Amino acid sequence: MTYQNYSLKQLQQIDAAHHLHPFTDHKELREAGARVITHAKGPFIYDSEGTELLDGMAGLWCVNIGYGRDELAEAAYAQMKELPYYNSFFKCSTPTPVLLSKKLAEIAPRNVNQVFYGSSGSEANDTALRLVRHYWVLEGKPEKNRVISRKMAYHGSTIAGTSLGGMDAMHKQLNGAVPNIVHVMMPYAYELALPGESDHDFGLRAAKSVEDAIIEAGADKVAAFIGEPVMGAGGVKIPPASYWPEVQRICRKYDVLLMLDEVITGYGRTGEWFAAQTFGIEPDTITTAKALTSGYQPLSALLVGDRIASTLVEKGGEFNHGYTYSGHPVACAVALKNLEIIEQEGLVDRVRNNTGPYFAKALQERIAGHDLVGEVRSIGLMGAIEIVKDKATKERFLPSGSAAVTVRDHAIANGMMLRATGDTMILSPPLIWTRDTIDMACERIGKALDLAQADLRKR
Ligand code: PXG
Repeated sequence: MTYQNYSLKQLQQIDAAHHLHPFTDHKELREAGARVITHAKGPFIYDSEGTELLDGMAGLWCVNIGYGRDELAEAAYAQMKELPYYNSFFKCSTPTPVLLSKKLAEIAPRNVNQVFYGSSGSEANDTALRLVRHYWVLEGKPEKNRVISRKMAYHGSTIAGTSLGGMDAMHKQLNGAVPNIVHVMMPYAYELALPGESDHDFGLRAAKSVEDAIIEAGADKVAAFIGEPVMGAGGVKIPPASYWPEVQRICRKYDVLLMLDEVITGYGRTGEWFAAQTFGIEPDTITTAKALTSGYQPLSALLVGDRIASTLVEKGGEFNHGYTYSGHPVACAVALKNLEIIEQEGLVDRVRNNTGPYFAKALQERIAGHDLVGEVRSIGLMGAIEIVKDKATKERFLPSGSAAVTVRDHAIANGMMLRATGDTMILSPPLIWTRDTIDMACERIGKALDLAQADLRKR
């Protein structure tokens, strides 16, 4: 590639002239000019001016094995030379999705043994929605078609993904959501627990909102409940331990399918292959994407539980659904190599037993005490820092979200790529982070908090 022949200014001008970015105010971006990331290695990314940044977000929650892994490039190259593409329609298959499906069935919860592929998490959730509704039609209950989701959920950006999600700003631009999807409260104790309410009781109360919604609609009208085991884009909202087992119990009581969206939590993030295992539940569908290939190729896998799969196979006839790139041979070759590396390097165990607990302790000991910090929380290598004006009252800075942006800007200026969502700073680093990398991150975040505090005091 010859981008080196272009100056940053030129790239920014061309970007502004022709490139529409996701979730972006284009006028604002075009005035500022995009930061152009040109290369990356291990836990670091580099921009066109050579600035090195420690990547606290693993790209966008996906680069779990870190950057610059030759093995993945080689797997893609070999597969492209042998068979760059063939489809999985019309009674055909190619070897890599076959072998990947076997591997996924091995690592998934024991009731989950089948896989449907797409290229993104949004597509996989579209498939999941179609599949659960189709399931109930095949079972002779077509009116059992409602889906319960949660406020602030993120399930992607297609029409189905946006409808399933609970982001108000996205719904406002939808102009007609997929019908029969309702949203209940999220399990976010920091803001929603009542005074004196224990985490345990709050978890049960949040789960009860699912039961209330089922009763209100009538169980014979409800197809499924969908949720991210830990809400990601909504601000790393980690439910109390009581929440998921209770949601599962309620779903079983009313014969409502349980759909987990593990696009962020899948493939080691929480210290197990899937957060379903972390929380001890057996969902009927698990949406995965992102870290399935560590982001090196676009690929999603909807993992389908035995209950739905056997009805689909035995009673289904043709399921009129699929994508050109379902089971893409190159993406699946890269996923196979990626999972092999995660396994060989013991990254899931490392998160569970070593870096995950160290990360939690580091956030508690080095970040939680800062004046700007209302709470830190983490699970595995996924963490959040709440930015507040007043620790005791949890009062936020105004305008909403602005203080977190100040922290983020200082973090980036100090070599740390960190995300701000609302008033929350988010961390979801590559699983190759070591204790030393965690120390480096805490040092840079601490400095960003100090600098932000000085700025915010002036306001
Ligand atoms: N489900 C979940 C839980 C996600 O986090 C998707 C579905 C959709 O995946 P695709 O591949 O269609 O993007 C996601 C994606 C953010 C951010 O700002 C998060 C995502 C995507 C873009 C931005 O944190 N998650």
